[in-house]
Amino acid sequence: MKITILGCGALGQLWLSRLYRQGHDVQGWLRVPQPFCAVNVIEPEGDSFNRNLPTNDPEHLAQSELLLVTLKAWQVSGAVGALLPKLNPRCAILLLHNGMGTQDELPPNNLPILQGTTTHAARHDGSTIVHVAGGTTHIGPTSPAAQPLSHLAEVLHQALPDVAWHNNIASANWRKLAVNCVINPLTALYDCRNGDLQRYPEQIEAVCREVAGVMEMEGYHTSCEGLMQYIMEVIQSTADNVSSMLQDIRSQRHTEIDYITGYLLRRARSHGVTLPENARLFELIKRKENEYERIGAGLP
Ligand code: KPL
Repeated sequence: MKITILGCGALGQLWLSRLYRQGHDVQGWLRVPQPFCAVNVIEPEGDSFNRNLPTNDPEHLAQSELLLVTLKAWQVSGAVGALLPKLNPRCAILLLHNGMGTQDELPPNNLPILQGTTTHAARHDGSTIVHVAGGTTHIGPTSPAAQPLSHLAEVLHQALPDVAWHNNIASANWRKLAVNCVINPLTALYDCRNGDLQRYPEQIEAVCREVAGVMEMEGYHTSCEGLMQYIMEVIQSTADNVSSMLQDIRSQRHTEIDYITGYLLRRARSHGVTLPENARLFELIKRKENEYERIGAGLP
């Protein structure tokens, strides 16, 4: 299959290496074009992949059958929007990022769009990508044209298992959003690893109660207790992780808070509801982010 991967960070390079090894015709797409992408991945079992893969070939892009987007949520609309006119009308777009709401920001189009979440953990170690732990990628259609594309799950599963297809991906996305609404802001505020959040059950419950309320209003049956149990399991299974938001804050990068807690607050507002605990966490993260972004922009 001809595949372009937009975003060659840790997850993008992991997919590039796995899809290439599976015999697919892959290229990376970089914001600042470079002659090639040096892909250097170490797998959990210790074997490594080291190869320069092609990038930014417009002909390859025009013929691609899949655009796999591994950018941060806030980069998606600008980067994908710029590529839309260059894609063939049957090219599927798979958005793989934390948070929700990016698809609403894309220019109107009839392309098959899919969304997904993944629990694979990969991180940079200098110029090497360490695939820390395997996981599951959940994907599914978010536009009518993508509904018949369940075979994509099998193609991706052959390259980087596990991949699960969901006809109703929104439900899986909301569960992941709940996880991110708890773990990401709290670890960023307490500057701690995921596992250390076990010390704050009351705060986790307060966040979960508000998320569960919005999920019910959106038509996804859930309970605060059920969500909390699931999130506690994720906290335990990712106990050693430094969450992506804490990594962003530590490196003074823009965070995905607008698409995580921010998306939740926007949906709550549309139902006429306020969420005091999540609004408080949102403000605290925005304040941290603004501090370094103002300094970076040379503002007083
Ligand atoms: O998705 C994650 C993230 O860090 O963004 C979790 C599930 C919280 C794992 O760290």
